Amino acid sequence: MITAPETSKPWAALRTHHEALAGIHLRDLFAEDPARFERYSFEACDLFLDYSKQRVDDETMSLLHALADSVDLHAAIERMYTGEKVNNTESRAVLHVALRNRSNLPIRVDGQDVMPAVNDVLARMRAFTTAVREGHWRGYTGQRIRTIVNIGIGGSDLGPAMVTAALHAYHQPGLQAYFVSNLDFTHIDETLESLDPETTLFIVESKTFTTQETLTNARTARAWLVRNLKDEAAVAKHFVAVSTNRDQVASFGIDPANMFEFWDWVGGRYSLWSAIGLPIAVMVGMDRFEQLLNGAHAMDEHFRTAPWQRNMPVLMGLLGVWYVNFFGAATHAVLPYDYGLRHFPAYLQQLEMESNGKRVTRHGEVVGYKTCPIVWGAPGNNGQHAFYQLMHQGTRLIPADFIVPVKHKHDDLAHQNAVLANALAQTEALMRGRTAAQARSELEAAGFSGELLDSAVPHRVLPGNQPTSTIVYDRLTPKVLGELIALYEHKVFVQSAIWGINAFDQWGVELGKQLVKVILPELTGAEPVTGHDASTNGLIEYVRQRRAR
Ligand code: G6Q
Repeated sequence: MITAPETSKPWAALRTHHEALAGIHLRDLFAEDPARFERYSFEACDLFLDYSKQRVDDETMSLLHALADSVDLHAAIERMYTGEKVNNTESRAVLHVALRNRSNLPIRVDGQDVMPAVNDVLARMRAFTTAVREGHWRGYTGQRIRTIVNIGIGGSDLGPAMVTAALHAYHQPGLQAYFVSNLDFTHIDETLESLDPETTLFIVESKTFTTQETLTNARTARAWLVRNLKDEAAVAKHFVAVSTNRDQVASFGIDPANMFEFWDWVGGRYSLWSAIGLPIAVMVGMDRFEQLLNGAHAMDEHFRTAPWQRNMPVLMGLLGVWYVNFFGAATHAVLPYDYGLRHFPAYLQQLEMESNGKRVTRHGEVVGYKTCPIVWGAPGNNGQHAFYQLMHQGTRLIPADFIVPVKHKHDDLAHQNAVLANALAQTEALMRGRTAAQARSELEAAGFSGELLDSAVPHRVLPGNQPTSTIVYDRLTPKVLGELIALYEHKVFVQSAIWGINAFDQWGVELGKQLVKVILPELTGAEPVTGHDASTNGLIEYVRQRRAR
């Protein structure tokens, strides 16, 4: 019998334990235990995690592990991996693990092994991407493809865009990739501006192939192509689609022979491992795309088999719960010190917040506790010159993940060492802070005295005690990136299991889509608009008048 998390014994024990631990400074935890780093750090796959700067001790960890057991996390993991319909509100299995199941052992949905279909699509992706990269797939006028433009949004954009940027070191020279997602004409217009239609291939990615943003951009791109190449027949050589919806692809005018399939058991934000990864595979080649899958598979195996004490996604998920539900943290920062990962925070915002931004349990009861924190972040050094001030001296607890490569893409040691030093300096400063006594003596050494000294001290105090984890890897290879993404995917799953929510639906985004259908005709109508609240009615009227001016 699984109990609601907040009524379980470990939850109550964690509350009591929090009261005892909340007043203790990380400085003191380090002073008490010289082996703290060894105790609270480990490797999984190619990643190293140091969580010794987290506000935990052995008791915290064993209570958090008990919390995982109280929701039967192990059984929840097995249900996902074995194709049960764990997305209960949409009655779907959730099998991104099948997309990268490099063991090839059968995984069944409704009694049917999905692996042959997964492998078929991978083989088609290989054939197609090789043809593009080697110049066998040519544009309508016989020219080689030099540019790909991915058109998609949400899960059909953020994952492939993030990975394509991260793996820039592996791009084929002479090929360029663009990602168009925004509905504002400016995005597609500015992208097409510099492109040559004869050498451009559009990849239209949409699970449903009904998404307004994607279809609007795809129509604009199609019109641009036909206008320039002066023949409808050119579309067949310049447009391919990735979708689960063959009929809609055909009715848009893309030959289903140029469509790469995926399935309803792949969630949008978990889909970069499917044919949605096609732009990645064009840019880095299918061998490297498969290395990305290998990395994710290695993390999948780790997550499924490692004991809680040494299970990286479980540990990161539990630490998040510790801060959200016991310390009341409202946010979680992700700070990569790797320029390749500059889009990782935005990608994680969708992964985490669309998955766990839920207020009812799987069974529809309103939860009595907080769920997903606000996830945010930016590449480390840029963040330091922007928002770190608030982390050091603001009034909020902000747990953060520092993601740190030992080597960057280029072997320039001056850059590499400076980046590393900054990352390590920040976690130290966030943990230790600066006491009033330290501030005072530093100021005295700088020549301050008397009233000037007294008034300067409080401004120089940093309370510290901000918890951070540091994830270290060697270099951002496709395999390492696969591990890192899968790590966060599973962390999200762990938290959903603790909170008792369904991480795989997103009903919250539907209402806005419905209202668009009402408002769109009203913007150009002549009738007075009265059907909404006064603000929305007023804004529609105001926009109409302003446009008429
Ligand atoms: C992801 C969401 C959402 C989705 C987009 C695009 O999990 O479902 O971000 O990916 O709305 O949807 P389509 O791929 O159907 O165009």
